[in-house]
Order: sequence, then C-alpha cells, then structure tokens
Amino acid sequence: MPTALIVIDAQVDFCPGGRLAVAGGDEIIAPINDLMADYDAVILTQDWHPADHSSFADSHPGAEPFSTVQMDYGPQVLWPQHCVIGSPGAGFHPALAVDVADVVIRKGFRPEIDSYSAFFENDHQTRTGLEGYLRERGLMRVDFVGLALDFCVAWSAIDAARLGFTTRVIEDATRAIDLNGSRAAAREAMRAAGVTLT
Ligand code: VGL
Ligand code: ZN
Repeated sequence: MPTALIVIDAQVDFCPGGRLAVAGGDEIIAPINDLMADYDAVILTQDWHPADHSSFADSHPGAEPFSTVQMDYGPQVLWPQHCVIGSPGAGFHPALAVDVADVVIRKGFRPEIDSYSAFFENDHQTRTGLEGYLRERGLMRVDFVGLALDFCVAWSAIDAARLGFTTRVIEDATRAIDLNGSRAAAREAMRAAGVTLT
C-alpha cells in the first residue's frame, strides 16, 4: 500500500538551544533522513505562528508558560513563544533533508487557535488539507516521526487513525516534551485510537 512518511515539526525551536527545546530533539534528524528513501512520499509539517499567537503565554498577561487556560475550543497549554513566522527558530533543522519532501504543511498560523495535529486545528474542525492531499495521492498508510511525541505527533497520529489511515509511529525517531505525564498519556491515547507504536 502506498505509504507516506510524515515528519512532524523537525524545527530549530524544538531542538536543544531552541525556544521550546525537546530533550534529544536533534538526535532524530539523521535517522529521519535515513528513513525517507523507504517511502512513496515524504511530507513535512512546520509549526508556524504569528508573534502574538494565542498559544503563547506572553499573549495572556500574568500567565506562566506551561500553564493551561480555557479557550473557546477547550483547554490549551500556554507555551513559550516559538516557531514565529519567518524567524530562524521556525526553520527546519539545518541537517533535515528537506529537498526530498513533496509537500510542506504549515499549521498554527491563525492567531486565535493552536494546531497540534497535522490534520485539524485544536478545535478538531478546521482542516489543514492534509487528509485530502493523502487521499488524492492514494497514500492510505502513514508513518509518523518528529517532535514532539506527546503533542503534535500524537494528535496527528490519532487523527490519522480516526480518519481511516493505517497509522504507525516510529518511536525511535520521536522525542517527547513530557509535561505532567503527557508522554505516557499520549502513548495510551494513541494505542486506544488504533495507532501502532513501533
Ligand atoms: C508543539 C507545542 C506547541 C509540537 C507545537 O510540535 O509538538 N508542541 N507547538
Ligand atoms: Zn506551536
């Protein structure tokens, strides 16, 4: 079955030294590059926020980074400012083999809503267009790698499984933020949704 490799948010700000660094985030870049040749398509996602994005703690006076607030669409973790449109931190890790990718899906560019998943924004309704892209190309199997396992990778993989794609996460090529047990919770939620963790 035609299979896509979907590389989630392998960006400077999620790697050590970045604004929302995930421990060991840079260690997965070379393994991801090595995987690319095995797939019928390579898709990259890019977290891409305006500087005043509503998911940033700075946009909520008095709020601490990593606290949670209630948005119209549900609970939202407030993050340090990261992946600001056009900033160096929003770029892909310099060693990532971006030339191999067929398409780049940007997400999180609407000021009022965050987007962890590569398919839907956090209201679970606003679509990125990725489902249509995959279906039009007949890519009904998807393997996920990238950052962070417990947020954007997990939400993307769960949506993919719910949408009917045969879905795997290659855990060795991911790293987690692990905020208040979010890594274990995300692994459990992925399994419950029918995602294969390899
Ligand atoms: C992500 C938090 C905020 C991710 C993106 O890529 O997992 N996490 N924005
Ligand atoms: Zn973000």
